[in-house]
Amino acid sequence: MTRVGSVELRLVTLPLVRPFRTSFGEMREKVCVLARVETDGAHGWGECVADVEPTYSEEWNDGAWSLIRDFLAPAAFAAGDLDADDLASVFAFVRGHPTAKATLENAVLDAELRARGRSLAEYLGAVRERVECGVSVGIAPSTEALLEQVSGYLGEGYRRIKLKIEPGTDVERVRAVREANPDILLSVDANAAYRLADVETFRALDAFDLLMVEQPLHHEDLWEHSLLQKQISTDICLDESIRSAADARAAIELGSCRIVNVKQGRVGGVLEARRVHDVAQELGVPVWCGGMLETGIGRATNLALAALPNFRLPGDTSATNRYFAEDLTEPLVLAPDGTLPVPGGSGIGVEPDPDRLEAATRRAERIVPARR
Ligand code: NPQ
Ligand code: MG
Repeated sequence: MTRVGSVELRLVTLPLVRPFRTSFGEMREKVCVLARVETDGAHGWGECVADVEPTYSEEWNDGAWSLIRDFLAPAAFAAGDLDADDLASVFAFVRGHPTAKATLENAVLDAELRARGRSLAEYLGAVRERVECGVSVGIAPSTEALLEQVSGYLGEGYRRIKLKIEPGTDVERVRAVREANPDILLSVDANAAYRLADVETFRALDAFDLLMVEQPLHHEDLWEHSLLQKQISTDICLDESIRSAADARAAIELGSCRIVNVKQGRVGGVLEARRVHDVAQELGVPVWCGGMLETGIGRATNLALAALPNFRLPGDTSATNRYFAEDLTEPLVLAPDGTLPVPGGSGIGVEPDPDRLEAATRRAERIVPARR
């Protein structure tokens, strides 16, 4: 048991090594909220996976900031003695906002584990010391540029290539990458850019032996995904549509997907992410670890999660240099075999460099309990 004594929020920005384009927009820099909590005798870090705008989900950085400042942090202060495990019920009065909740819950769990000298990976039930990594390749300006990026990543050792797709260029781009690389693990991610009426596009993609097609339809839909899955042979993987372990159960039972992308931020933190993992395992469905271009803080958190047994496919747990020239923490470096080590130190096992953190900070605010 411990008490949350303060929450420091920071808005940080890091330039990306190349623009990252998806069907919902283009990013040139990573902008996110970090939380540093102080508990009795320890501190912990949490990274919010929201973006500047509410385009991937309904959450965004400034919204997460006010929610944490005005509702979540005060609720955590008022709860008094607690374990990170208790926060889901402390935060239950706030509907939705899983990524804001995850930020604080992950930070408190990190502090709790640092105080006990235990690693997050061991606490969650990790069964491996290294995880296999894939890479998510943004929508490129041309097919030639895409092929060049893909061969670069394969040369670095990445074990799976995921192509971001959008209507218009999808089949042609996937065909080109598959013809140039007949034997690689290849998947696509639509970020909800299609409708059920586009079934012919997915039938055409069935020809390319894809590992999966990720989130083809609406971000809140399960029913139409179940109808689409019946009409195509490629496995559907859901990302945006899975916001909890209950969603995962519903999606699997409905036949809406045969694979689940687990992002701890999207489902409200690593504790709920472990429950998503467990539900999928019980129902015989493999999961893999998604990514949100996290700084080293979120990236280390993801690596601990990806070490659980039912994470059976390479994740979007790419190395630091996939996204950043310089990170807030020490870089995570891909081994030639396409794996990254699971951090073994206390808590998430990484700490931001104070100078780099300061240089990346655009805004900061310290939240403490109101005096009574
Ligand atoms: C996906 N990630 O699987 C996401 C898309 C994404 C690695 O493809 C801030 C907010 C940054 C939302 C980066 C990858 C994001 C973001 C990527 C979403 O769909
Ligand atoms: Mg996705």
